[in-house]
Formats: sequence, structure tokens, C-alpha cells
Amino acid sequence: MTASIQDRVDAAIDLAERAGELAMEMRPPSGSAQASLKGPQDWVTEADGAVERFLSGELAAAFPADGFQGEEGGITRTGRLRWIVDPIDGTANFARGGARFCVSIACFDGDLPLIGAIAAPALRETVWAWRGGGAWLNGEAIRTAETRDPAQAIMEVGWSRRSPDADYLKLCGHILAGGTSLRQGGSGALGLADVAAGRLDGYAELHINLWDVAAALVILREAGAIVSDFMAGGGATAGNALIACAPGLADAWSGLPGLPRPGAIVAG
Ligand code: LIP
Repeated sequence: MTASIQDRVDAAIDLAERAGELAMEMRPPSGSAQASLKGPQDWVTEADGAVERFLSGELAAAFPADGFQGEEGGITRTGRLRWIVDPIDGTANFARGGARFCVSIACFDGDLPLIGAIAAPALRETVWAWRGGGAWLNGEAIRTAETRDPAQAIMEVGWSRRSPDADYLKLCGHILAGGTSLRQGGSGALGLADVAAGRLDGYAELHINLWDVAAALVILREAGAIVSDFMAGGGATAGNALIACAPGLADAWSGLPGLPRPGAIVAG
């Protein structure tokens, strides 16, 4: 009997939490980063590789016909249904023993986000969603915030050396000029999950990769967020700029420098 979407939902949640336990066992103590650099301010730890290998093996055993793509190993299997994994999102935090990191697992049908599960073990939280099934935080339904005034909003702007600092500062200046409070937490997946849960009113980044956002895209859709079309223009392979926000702020945050309009609901 072929495995169903529900089987994959159950597996995504279970594996995200089990991978989170593995990450916790391997988390370095608080202090200087115990990691190596893949690029400027782009860290990788032994746990990134170990968690990705764990997830790849478990998913291959459970769903052998599905594809697999991980941040560290790339595309290692192909299939119409494909798993996209960030083994540790928020690696810079994780490498210093911090709590703001997560395991992010997504299942796509081609370029259509179907399932997302994000486990943050140090925060004791798991967020998940599946297309048409709603968005959930530890089993409680979640929705985006009802904020409509930028001067009462909180927005996270993700940062990396993948974009010029001048562009980052220009974007932050525009957001601050509207009276919005800014955050930068080091994990795009957790920032996007916070938008879905109403804890943030928006998340934006000038360049973010598919594995960072893959699980969050369906979670945001099911939670009622307005999200720019990440997959447009080759986002799946080259990454993309992204903004996701509460519906009441989509107009106010349209046209921010370097960002697409947040008017598109997530693909499909
Ligand atoms: C992180 C992304 C985030 C970005 C960070 C970092 P990682 O991914 O989720 O969007 O702002 O600089 O790239 O490297 O922790 O998996």
C-alpha cells in the first residue's frame, strides 16, 4: 500500500522532534562558537551533518520513492514528492549553545509546499502544517496577528553576508521610519514560524535559501499570512528575497527596498 500524505505529515512531525533530540545531544556548551565556517558568518557544526544524515536515512526507509534535498548535502534523491531539510536552522546560535535554533522539514509536490514541520527542542516547541489542514503549535491552532498599524508592529529582518550591508541598512531604515520595532534572531525558519503564530507581524530577508523557508511556506499559508512568491524567478535553486506578514500590514509593507510585494499567497 502506498504511503499517504497523512503518513508523511505524521513522519515529518515525529522526525523533526527526534532530530531535535539528536541536535540537543550534540549542542555545544555556551561560549565561543564550536563550528567551522562555510563562508563569511555562515557556520556549520558536526550536528548539521549528523542530523541531515539521520533524516535522509529515515525518510529513505519510510518513503523510498520520494526525493531528498538537504542544506549540507544538496539533492541526493529525486521524486515527484520531495523532502527539503534544514538540519539546523540558526546554526550561529546553536554553535554557541544558544536556544534559538530548529530542525526544519518540508515535503513538496514539485514546487508546491504540502507539509512543513519545524521543531525547536531547546524551546520545547514544534510547529507544523499541511495543505488544507491548518497550522499548529504544540497541538494548538495558530493564526497570524491582527495588527494593522506599522507603528504597533514587530518585524524580524534576517541577515547574512549574502546581501550587501548597505541594502540591509536601507531596508531596516525604511521599516524603522514607519515606527516598527525590529528583531534579528538568526533563524529564518523560526522567524517565519513566529509570523504564523502571531508573535511577529512580519519577517523579511533580502536573500534566503529554499531549505530555510520550505517548511514555513505551508505553515504561513495555513495560518493566513500574506507571503511573497518565493518560488518565482528560480527561487528554488538560487534562493530569493522574501517577505511574509500579517494580512493587515501587506499594503503598508509593499514596496520596501529590495523586497517583492507581499501580495502573493503562497504557491497554489
Ligand atoms: C540561517 C537562515 C537565516 C539567515 C541566517 C542563516 P542557517 O540559516 O535561516 O535566514 O538570516 O544568517 O543563514 O545557516 O542557520 O541554517
